[in-house]
Amino acid sequence: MKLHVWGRAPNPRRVKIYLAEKGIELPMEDAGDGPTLSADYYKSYAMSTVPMLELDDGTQIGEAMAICRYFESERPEPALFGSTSQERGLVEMWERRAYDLALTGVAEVLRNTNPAFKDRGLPVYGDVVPQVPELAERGKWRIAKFLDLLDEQLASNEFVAGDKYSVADITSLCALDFAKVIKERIPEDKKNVLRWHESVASRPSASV
Ligand SMILES: N[C@@H](CCC(=O)N[C@@H](CS)C(=O)NCC(=O)O)C(=O)O
Repeated sequence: MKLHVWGRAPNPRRVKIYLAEKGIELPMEDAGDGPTLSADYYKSYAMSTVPMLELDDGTQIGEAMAICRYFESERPEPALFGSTSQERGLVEMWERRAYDLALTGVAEVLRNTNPAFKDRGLPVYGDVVPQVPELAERGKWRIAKFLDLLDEQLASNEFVAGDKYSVADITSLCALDFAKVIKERIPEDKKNVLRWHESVASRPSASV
């Protein structure tokens, strides 16, 4: 079994932090080749993105949260997807918001404005996907919306989905750290987000 990753890219980082929190060690292979993934990797995996978990029988499991769920089922403790029905629902909801609003928002700005992503507006291989610079504003709106929601949530909760650390914290952290590439920082008035960020960024798992 091995995990295909790519430098400090945010989606593989979601899995790396998850594995560190679980204490799971795994062989990892960097699929990068300069500014893109390698041609061999693109050919070997139809979805052409990382992370991807390759099982010993060749089965490929892509999508960061699908990979984390694989390990959650193999090793349930510590529970990072919640333990009760209510916790599971809230973790799923906040993780999805962090992905759809914050991480997708940053990607929307980066991929549609940075010359390095010319004709790669989406991470697909072989097709030309032109940049749409107008999408940058929508991406920024997504990030701002998430920060508003998150700051309110963290006013009365230690962690993103409640009183326990979960994958919702992992995706939120990866997304907000990744925002540095578009020169977005957590605004000073988002005091609860800043307090939370300091706490989760200082966990040993966040150093990956
Ligand atoms: N929905 C996927 C997103 C994966 C994704 O977009 N990964 C990026 C790296 S963070 C990628 O593979 N990019 C390849 C490229 O830009 O060619 C997940 O949750 O894992």
